[in-house]
Amino acid sequence: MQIKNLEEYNIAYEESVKDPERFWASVAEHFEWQKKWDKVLEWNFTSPDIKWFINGKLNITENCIDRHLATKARDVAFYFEENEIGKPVREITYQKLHDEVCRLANVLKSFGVKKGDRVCIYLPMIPEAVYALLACARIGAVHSVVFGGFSAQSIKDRINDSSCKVVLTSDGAYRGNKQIPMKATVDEALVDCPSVTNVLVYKRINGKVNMLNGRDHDWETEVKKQETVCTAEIMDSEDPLFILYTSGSTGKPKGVVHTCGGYMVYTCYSFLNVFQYEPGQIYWCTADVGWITGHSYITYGPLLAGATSVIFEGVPNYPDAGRFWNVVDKIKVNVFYTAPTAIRALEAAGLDFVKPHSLSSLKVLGSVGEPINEEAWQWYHKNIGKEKCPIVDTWWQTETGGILISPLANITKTKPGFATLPLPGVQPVLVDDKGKIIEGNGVEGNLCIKFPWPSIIRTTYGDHERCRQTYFATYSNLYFTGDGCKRDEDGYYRITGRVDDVINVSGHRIGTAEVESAINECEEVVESAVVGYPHDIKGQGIYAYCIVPKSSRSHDEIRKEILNTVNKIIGPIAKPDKIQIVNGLPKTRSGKIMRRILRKVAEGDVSNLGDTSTLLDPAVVEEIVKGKI
Ligand code: 7RM
Repeated sequence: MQIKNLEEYNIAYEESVKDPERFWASVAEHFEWQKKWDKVLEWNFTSPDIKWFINGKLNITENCIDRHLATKARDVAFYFEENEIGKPVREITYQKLHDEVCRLANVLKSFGVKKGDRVCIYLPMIPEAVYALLACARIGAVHSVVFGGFSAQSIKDRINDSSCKVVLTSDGAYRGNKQIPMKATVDEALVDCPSVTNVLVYKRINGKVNMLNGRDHDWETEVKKQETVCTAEIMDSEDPLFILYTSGSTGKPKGVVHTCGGYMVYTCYSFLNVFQYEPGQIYWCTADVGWITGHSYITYGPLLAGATSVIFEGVPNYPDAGRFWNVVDKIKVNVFYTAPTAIRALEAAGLDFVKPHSLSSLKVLGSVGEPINEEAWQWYHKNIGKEKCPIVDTWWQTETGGILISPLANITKTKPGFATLPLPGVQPVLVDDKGKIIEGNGVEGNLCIKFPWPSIIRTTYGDHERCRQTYFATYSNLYFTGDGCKRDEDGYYRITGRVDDVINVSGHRIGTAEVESAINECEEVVESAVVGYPHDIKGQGIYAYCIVPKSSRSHDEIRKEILNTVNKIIGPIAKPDKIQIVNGLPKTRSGKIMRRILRKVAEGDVSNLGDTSTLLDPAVVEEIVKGKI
């Protein structure tokens, strides 16, 4: 399954394009199936309808855990580094992982959770979060993880969209020097969630929580009652494994659905090849399980490969900006995978936080979540990798399930800012705005993929039409990523960022429409328009233009209210960095907001606003330029 050199990559790539079914069947052979598939692939991108490993039967947790027990029962699956410094690192062996997952799976069963039922997970970055995902998968329940930074309103929307039966949460979370309540937030959400019958609460911070009789249960107490054996539910390849909500350019977040067989095959294959993980190495991905990176490259991919990983509860700057490097030395991490926003923040803190640490265990570095700018790439390469570690700049999405374009560590020649080449089985194309495929090198266009890979999105939960519309209708017979992309003279890919109304703030995807609708909940705001602008640390910042009629309150007060409202409706990650109060928005005669102009103003590039001839009222623009913050 693991490619070892450039020649093997070239051969694998060629085979994967010439005969994809044969190629993926040979990869899938490496897993344990309760029944092999009858046919590898059936697909069309029109409906869309995509099925991999048809009629194959499996349970992904048997492949993540049980399969390794014969040889690895005492090997460490996870090292757990707590938020607080100075604590000994905790070790979770594959045997312990098995026992904890089975116990928790049995608790879910005792709540009446059955195959196909949805379970919401709202937990901090603690081992129990990983147990939670796997416990669901063990019994065929569909997990829907909600990132711990989301608000009660967001939790409620997600729970109701997929009618979750159970919520797994904790009293609260440690985050740097803060303690964040979680159960209280869940309680607020659940006022309006009729589908939820049971809530399991893990005591992490010893915080005071309300426990509703009959509905809420203490995690430890329930788990203790259960056996460490739980027969794995037999799943079809195309049974859903999980739902993960992600933001798009319009409307509320969509529930991206991934299925068991293809997701298993692809996350393991991509993990082993991109990072070139070797047995015995220690791998650390700093993401949160609340994002797809935490699903595919903390939980499933590494466990399928039998790897040893780190789970880190804390944040990069607590107690100081040397924390990551402290942990790398403490646990002797070999493969380190993080986001450009973290790299930029740590770079800004200065080299004094790097110098005390040896970092000599590092062999491979990774980047994910947003384009990595050349300066950050060089800093990472020089000061963290000491110029001896390749950087794998991994491009992928919630919808792709796994990494699609990336160097293979020590195999693909890297180039700063470039995700380089597609993995075997991935067929990228660039298209112009009319959908015409742009051939050749030294070109730029919209990034599409023309052939399915095993972990491609299957549907958006409860609304297949939305899945079709969003990803398969823009260009016929192509999966559209929403990203712009260049292909240089070497055929290397460089992702340039979103071409739609999605902004990427510190690697978090945020829909401008979502933020606008939250802002519009403020009584005094008549209308708003939100755009992204370049931000030194976050990659992009959020700039909100808000129409507020003359009122008795000061602009500062109104700004505060806007921030509070967004925090309450979406969560802290969506709070605007800049709020400009305006009297009007630049609109076309047909009433469309000209975001292009608003983006230019937010960027501070007002010398050339482009074609403004379709503007209804040019005076509005002048006023906005004058009032820019
Ligand atoms: C894994 C993840 C997806 C969006 C995607 C891009 C951007 C992610 C890179 C990147 C440039 C990268 N899933 N993106 N990785 N852009 N280079 N290596 O982030 O669904 O949350 O976001 O993130 O715009 O469309 S995600």
